[in-house]
Amino acid sequence: MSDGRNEIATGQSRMDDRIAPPPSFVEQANVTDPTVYETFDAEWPDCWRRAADLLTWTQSPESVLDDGGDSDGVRWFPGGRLNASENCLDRHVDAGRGDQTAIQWEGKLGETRTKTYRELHRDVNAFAAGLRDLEVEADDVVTLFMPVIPELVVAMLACARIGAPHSVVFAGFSADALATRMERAESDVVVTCDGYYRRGNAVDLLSKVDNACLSVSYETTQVVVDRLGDERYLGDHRRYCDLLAAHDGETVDPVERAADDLLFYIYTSGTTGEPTQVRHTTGGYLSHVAWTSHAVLDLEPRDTHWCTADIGWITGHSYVVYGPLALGATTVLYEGTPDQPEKDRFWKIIERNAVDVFYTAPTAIRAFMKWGADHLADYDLSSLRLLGTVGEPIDETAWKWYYKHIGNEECPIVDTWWQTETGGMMLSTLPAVDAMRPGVVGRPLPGVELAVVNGLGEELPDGETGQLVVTKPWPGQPKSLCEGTEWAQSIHLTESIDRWRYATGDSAMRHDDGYVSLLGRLDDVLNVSGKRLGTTEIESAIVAIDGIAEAAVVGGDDELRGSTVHAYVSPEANVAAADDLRTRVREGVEDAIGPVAVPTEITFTSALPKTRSGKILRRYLEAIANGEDPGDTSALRNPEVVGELESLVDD
Ligand code: 6R9
Repeated sequence: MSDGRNEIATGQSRMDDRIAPPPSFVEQANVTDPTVYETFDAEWPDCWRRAADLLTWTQSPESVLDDGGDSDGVRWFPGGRLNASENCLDRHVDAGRGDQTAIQWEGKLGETRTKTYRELHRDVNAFAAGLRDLEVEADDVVTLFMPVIPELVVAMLACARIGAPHSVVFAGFSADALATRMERAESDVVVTCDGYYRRGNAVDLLSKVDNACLSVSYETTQVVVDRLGDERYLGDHRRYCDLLAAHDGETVDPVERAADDLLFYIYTSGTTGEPTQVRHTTGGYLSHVAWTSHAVLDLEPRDTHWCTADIGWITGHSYVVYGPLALGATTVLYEGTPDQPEKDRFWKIIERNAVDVFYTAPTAIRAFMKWGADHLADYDLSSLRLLGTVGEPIDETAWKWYYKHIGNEECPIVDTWWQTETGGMMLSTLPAVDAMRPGVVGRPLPGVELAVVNGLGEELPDGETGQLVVTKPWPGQPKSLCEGTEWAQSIHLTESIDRWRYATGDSAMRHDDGYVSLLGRLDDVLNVSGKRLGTTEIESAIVAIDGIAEAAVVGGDDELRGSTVHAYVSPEANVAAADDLRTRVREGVEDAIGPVAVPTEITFTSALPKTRSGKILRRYLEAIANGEDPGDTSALRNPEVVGELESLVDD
């Protein structure tokens, strides 16, 4: 395999699709040594000690990796003990940086709030004491259901302080989705808020939580933040501000956690109807996100970092909260959307806060492109040093637009590929070491090993497309994969694969320089505006509606959002495919999952295209949704429905 850096030096490669890191960036970067890849390779797994060394351990790990011998399990940093909130707070205050801003919050209505490390530390201690009042103990799971407000970070770190794993549920999810996630984690305490603003209007969150708690089969306690600030009746619930006031000034000693004790639960969409539960560990996860924040996002304490993701998703956990705070940087929390109240909102925030590192999703970049470069012409974005993207493939045009118009051709871009399951970044360029290739993600990070395999699990030569698999353990590996069984089972490809493989579900191709292009999901998972949605989950919500016989959900191509949700719905024989049914489908999906999953297109049909064995052939439906020729329909038991559907979708 050739090496991207040497090619720039020797000019062997086509220069036009490789951009060298700007010298001004390289001069100041955290990781500049080009031999870092080789060193990590030679020292694996001990190389990962560098990641652990970014943290403060109350007891140092005995070793880096216990590979479990003949068993299927692995343990990262065995013997090590630490506390995540101590790493994100106490050590920065103790180092004399208590007055530095930890959180810069930008609210939906244009409000701002700042919390220094000292203030955040104080709130976290008080709330940790409050949680203890509610009898929350180590290993109890606390559910957090809030928009992006500082109290969410306080609650996360307070949970971490007392060793209670948190389970943050995206505030846009429905009562049903919240209840399922609480029950699956046996969580009986939920911290939430009364409501939040959407497009300037107050949206009620508390009644959603009340409904969820009613449908949970055990007693629950709710703690409510007064986000709307109107001191309206908050039910029988405990008030967040009362708990905080009752314990203000108290100190709660951070509970020492073993490296593989759980830090949090998070749910993501998988291929089944049920959301996949992913549990991340304290030592391995925190080392992974701290190291990638250092090496890829190039963060230092003096930096103001803005990752635009909602904290409800993994990107927010890792790169709004844990990575930047572990390194002692300032993290910007943004509650809103890019175009509220005006399309220049992001640029105002960058200018006002002198943001150094900006990390967003291709869906946002495509929207900026559509609005045109003029909408940001009046803003000074010169504080920016590095740009990042995550969540879905970024095409070359959007990449170049980002590079030119946001970065002024002076900021490297890191295109970072990773997943809820990986905890932190896995593929990217190192911004001061590697050349950038617009639209091509980069190489496996030092210490990470990946391969592209065919359906039999055999490694494919460069240039061929197959499934991306991880072939060596990594510190951000979730607990279930560490325990082995699922790790091995996650390869539903073939028995010929050894145990060190995690199948990512993504289609990818490796180039001859080791860079990898990501080509989208292989399974029934859609990526709508960078958010993962399981088609099966949406289908289950639709068929649960009275009068509906069958449903199939596919992704429609969409320039801005990546995919849209296109539902093909077949009503029961005597049910009319009328507008009220369409409304009920929309409402049913909104109730079961949340507004993010509501289909943009609903096509009613008398039947769905099926194979002779009765399998719905989604690829025909996808072709029709996207105005493409569905091709040979001879595999179908009912080829006539394809013609019917084509005419329906054309309408
Ligand atoms: C971090 C996150 C994971 C899925 C992943 C892939 C897609 C993420 C990407 C990317 C192309 C990138 N994805 N980053 N595709 N290029 N740089 O997004 O986690 O919500 O679990 O989604 O997102 O398909 O499998 P998650």
